[in-house]
Amino acid sequence: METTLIILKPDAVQRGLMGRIITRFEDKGLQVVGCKMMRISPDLAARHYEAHKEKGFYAGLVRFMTSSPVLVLALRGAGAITIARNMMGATFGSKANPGTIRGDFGVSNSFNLIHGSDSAEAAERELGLFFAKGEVLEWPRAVESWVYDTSGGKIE
Ligand code: 3AN
Repeated sequence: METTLIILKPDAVQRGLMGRIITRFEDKGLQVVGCKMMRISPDLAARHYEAHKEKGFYAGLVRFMTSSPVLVLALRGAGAITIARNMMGATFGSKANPGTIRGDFGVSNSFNLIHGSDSAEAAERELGLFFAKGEVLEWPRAVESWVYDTSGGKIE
């Protein structure tokens, strides 16, 4: 099981898309194990995007991410990191395939609605940045044995 960090960015919140995006993840079978609305501070944005510090789009990205509230999610599931990334679609809304979140809900290349961790290392780091200890709840899901085939003793 993996847990990934998802951010519904300021454009997703302002455009009233939170429910529809969360529904896609829940419909897929990913479990919400953490959820909070917050305003990202410039310091947190800088730490989150430190890999992009030298990029030309960095200042605009930090301005955008701190401009209005976001909804931060921790999503859990087998292969959750890759599954969520595939559901998000390509980075730019103009290029993202139909059927993906970015492909269906946006056209902009900088207002791209959603962030998702891109590796296990990034997920661990980002979950630690956005959630305090105890804010990610590993709660037993009643439907778990119908979401996954566990009859063989492992998750299929
Ligand atoms: P992704 O979010 O698809 O993993 P990354 O990690 O390459 O994309 O970039 C991090 C964030 O930086 C993206 N979510 C996007 O908001 C922004 N970004 C990346 N490239 C550009 C660009 N050329 N112009 C504007 N913003 C960009």
